[in-house]
Amino acid sequence: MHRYRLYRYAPGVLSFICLCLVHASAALAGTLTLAWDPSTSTTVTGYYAYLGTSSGTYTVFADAGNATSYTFTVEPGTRYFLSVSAHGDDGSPGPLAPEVTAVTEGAPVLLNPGTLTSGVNTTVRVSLLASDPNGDQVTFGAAGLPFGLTLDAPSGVITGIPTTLGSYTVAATASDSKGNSSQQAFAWTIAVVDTLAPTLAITSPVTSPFLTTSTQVSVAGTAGDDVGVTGVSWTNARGGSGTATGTTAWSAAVPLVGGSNGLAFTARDAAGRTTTRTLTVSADLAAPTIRITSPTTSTSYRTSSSSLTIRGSAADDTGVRTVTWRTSSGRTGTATGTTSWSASVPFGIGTTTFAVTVTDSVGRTGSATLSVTRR
Ligand SMILES: [Ca+2]
Ligand SMILES: [Ca+2]
Ligand SMILES: [Ca+2]
Repeated sequence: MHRYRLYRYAPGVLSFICLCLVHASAALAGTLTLAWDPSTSTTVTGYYAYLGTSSGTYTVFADAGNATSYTFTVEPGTRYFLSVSAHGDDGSPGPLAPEVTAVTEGAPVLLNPGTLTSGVNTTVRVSLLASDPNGDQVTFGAAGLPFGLTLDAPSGVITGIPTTLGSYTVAATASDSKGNSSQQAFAWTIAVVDTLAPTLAITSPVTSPFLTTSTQVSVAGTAGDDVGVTGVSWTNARGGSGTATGTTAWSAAVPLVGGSNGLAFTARDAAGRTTTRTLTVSADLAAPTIRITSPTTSTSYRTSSSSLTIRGSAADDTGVRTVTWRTSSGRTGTATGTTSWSASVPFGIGTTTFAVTVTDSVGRTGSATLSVTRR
């Protein structure tokens, strides 16, 4: 109960008027009592009381008779402006007494946070917001919070990590220090919320580039996600695509073409996020080839020199590793270069067969020969 006592001088038929405003207490539909000191004028026979929600504009008029107080029915938490006038036998109102104002008692106004959705096992912070029409300190309550969440009553902050999926109906309360309170109910769903992209690892083969002589490669790996891996797929930059078998542990048999195959493996989650890892596979499916281009492209050559520089080219689907030569007279050597190679070879009098051999990265070989006759 709050009481304001204001003394004001009112000219005219009222000499001194005392206005006492008594607030309604906890009731939401409250009352406001206006009281005044009686006029000392012998011509005053009664009083009129006035009430409004803006200064100087009175929307409620009441005949108080010859009483010195009047009780209005008012809304809670509202600012009112009040005055009083006296009248004589003819009922004509005298001048208004100086206006007084007061805010009626009211509960805090609690903002409904609306329907909330939070991720299970994810940190939550939500603030309840309220204001009190009288400026009273507000404390909060909440019943039915999702498991794992707690409310700080003085601040209205709800924090924690929800542990259990489900739909919850929360009854929130804001109370002032005088026992007035208001409630708001809202729905709070704790759901699986996909926030992270999947992870993907290729566990076999472990080397990249990986060399094989097969027309397909078996690739295996793992994948993970905060919610779930929905699939793992692959593409070969040289052509072809497909779906791996399995998700968190997956495998795929990927067809290859000769040479370098750029493979990409992609894990996908339910939210459509993807993560891709690559693997390069060299498929050696063919033997290397080699040609002699100098001093002749023919299979025989005549010379008077004791030494010849023989040149040529070599090729392979994955790569030429070495080019070596030998002669029928027992000389051997390694050529300089690979795909373009040369060798300086001594020759004795007579006919000698020169043979050059290319070896690829998986040990397949190819060869070419030249019959050299020295005069
Ligand atoms: Ca209040
Ligand atoms: Ca995810
Ligand atoms: Ca090869």
